[in-house]
Amino acid sequence: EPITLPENFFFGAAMSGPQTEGRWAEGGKLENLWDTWSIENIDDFYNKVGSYVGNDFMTMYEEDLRLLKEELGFTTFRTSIQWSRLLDRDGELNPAGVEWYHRLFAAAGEAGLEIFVNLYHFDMPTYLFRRGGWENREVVDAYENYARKAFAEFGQEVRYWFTFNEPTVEPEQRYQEGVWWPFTKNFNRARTVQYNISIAHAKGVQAFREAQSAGLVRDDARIGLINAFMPPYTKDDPSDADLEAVRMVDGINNRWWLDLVTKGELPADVMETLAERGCVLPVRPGDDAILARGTVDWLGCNYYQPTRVQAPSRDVDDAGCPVFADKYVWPDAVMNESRGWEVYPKGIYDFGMTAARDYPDLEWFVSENGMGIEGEYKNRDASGKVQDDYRIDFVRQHLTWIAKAIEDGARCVGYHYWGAIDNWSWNNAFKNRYGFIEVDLMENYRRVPKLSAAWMRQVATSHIVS
Ligand code: BGP
Repeated sequence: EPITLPENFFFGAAMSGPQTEGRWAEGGKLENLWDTWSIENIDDFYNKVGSYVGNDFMTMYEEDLRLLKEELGFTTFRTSIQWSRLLDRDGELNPAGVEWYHRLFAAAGEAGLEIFVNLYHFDMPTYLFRRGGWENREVVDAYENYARKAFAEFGQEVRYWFTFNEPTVEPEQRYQEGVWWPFTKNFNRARTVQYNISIAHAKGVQAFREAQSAGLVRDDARIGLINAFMPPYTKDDPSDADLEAVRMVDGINNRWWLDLVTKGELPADVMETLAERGCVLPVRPGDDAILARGTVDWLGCNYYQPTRVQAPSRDVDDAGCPVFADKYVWPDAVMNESRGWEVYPKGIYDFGMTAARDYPDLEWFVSENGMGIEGEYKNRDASGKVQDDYRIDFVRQHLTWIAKAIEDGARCVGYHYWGAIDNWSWNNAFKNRYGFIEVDLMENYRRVPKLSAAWMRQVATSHIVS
């Protein structure tokens, strides 16, 4: 029997403003963290590596929208508004930014694509970061102002809105793991950031509801959140301490957001344990009432890899913060060596089953999934097409598990592939390519479909996973 996905299941592409748009300083755009970091740290910033050019989407967008629709058979796509492009330093609308997003959203409609718009994709305006970023509650107010302005300006054009992309990843990368600027390693500060983003999310949802009641946002519009839900696993035959590690990692990465968006609260057991271990969150009187407004209409689940955790080897780290778990590599893991991420397609099924059991009313979709590969240009055939059969295999396996999850009761309604057209990425620039469509940096960012493009199109238009 062929594996099929429901008729109303949608296929699309996910991308972000800072990774694609380029033209970082044009039209009154402010610097965001990536622009500033690139200027200060990448020598060949002007040589096509930074968010300076992205993948040149602001030049190529009409062609890109056509490629998504015609070459890949998609009907939807997500991008993000860059806060630093839409608003000026006083938090007022920047006319050139307003004009661009109106133009983009109209072009999406003309291309036959339903656009999903996310408000924040790791791209804080630098001047706000210099005021303390998400550690400063005034930045939460600035976000609320941004959200209100975006809903009022584009509320008639856009149906699907999201407050944040991966609200655990930013604190983790910037403040906990020290991977992104400012390269801080402090678990407690990361949780402060995560908490304040939760407040910002809830205020964003409230702003959306109010704009909808006031008729500024269309009646059929929906608001959601997108998170990287990494199902946690531990060893076979785990100790109590291993299970405790799972509880806290799951609590911080997954349940934190699932509880917030379905119940309007943060998981009590996680909050208690954090407090017991000296991780103090910047809670203010009245916050519970704010968080209570954070429930959404549906949810995006970004899925790349599982988390494998075990009991930590120490209780406290060098910064004096609590340690709840150690990561480990599963002996049977299949790795994507380019990215260093485990490929475990069944993880999406497990997420779906957990969601169906613990959050049965929640509708969700796979909002990112994809495979970034280094040096793909070496796999070009005589016609110049990248032969990425591994990507076909990757997507096929994930779609197969998604189909099974739906069969077993998961309320999963769609699939967005990350980086369907190669784009710039954070610390890795253009090293790992995700696309079904290649972006040739040597040839003016020319778009060239890879082998996988035709396969994807076939699946997206037939709903048969072959
Ligand atoms: C997600 C982000 C994306 C994207 C993707 C791939 O976490 O939402 O912005 O970058 O991961 O990761 P990377 O680009 O680091 O390979």
